[in-house]
Amino acid sequence: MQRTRHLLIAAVVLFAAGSSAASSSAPIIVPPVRVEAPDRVALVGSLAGVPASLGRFQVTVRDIANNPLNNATVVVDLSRCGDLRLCADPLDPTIVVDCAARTAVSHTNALGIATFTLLGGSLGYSTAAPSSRGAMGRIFVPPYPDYGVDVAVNACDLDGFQGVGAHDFSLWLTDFGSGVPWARSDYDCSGEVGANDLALWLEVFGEGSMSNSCASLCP
Ligand SMILES: [Ca+2]
Ligand SMILES: [Ca+2]
Repeated sequence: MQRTRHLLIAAVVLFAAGSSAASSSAPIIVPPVRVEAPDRVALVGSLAGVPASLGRFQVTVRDIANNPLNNATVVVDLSRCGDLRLCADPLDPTIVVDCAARTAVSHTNALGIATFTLLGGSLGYSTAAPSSRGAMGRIFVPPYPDYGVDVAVNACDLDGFQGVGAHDFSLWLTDFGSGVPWARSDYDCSGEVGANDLALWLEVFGEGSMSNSCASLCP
């Protein structure tokens, strides 16, 4: 019913826009949904079965009239982030991970808000798949991927194994030394891997909330 209402609203606005623009050559594009999401997302680890709160983020979905959309499907798509892997079990019954598609899916509540904490890590050191630089993740509402938000995705667990620890530190140093701004190691989303990212990594390591990697990382 709600979907029907939204489609009707979209049709009315498109019709109105088309009528008023009949004499103009410039096309008017009306977004069918409005998606508000952060520009960076952290794949996190867990401790004693509890996902690290650092990874928590929210996505808000509204219709073209700016009304919150309830029960809208929200997809976090990491298919372009070749070095990053989600955990097969998100430790959250409201999130569904599709390892093959490399997506995590949840749904909005009555306020139009979907809440995620994504478990995962990087296999950048061991995979030939292209690693992501910049905002190569995408958050969208099907069937409107073009109206989504691009996000940079990082991970403190850079080997996807045994939580955040010494080997991850070594891998971060390798990323730093490479001079390549791999998104996985750019924790402040500055567009480069530097001292502030190291400080953030050390903070995570010190507080211990990502001491556990997942039992099964998506292949
Ligand atoms: Ca690790
Ligand atoms: Ca940075």
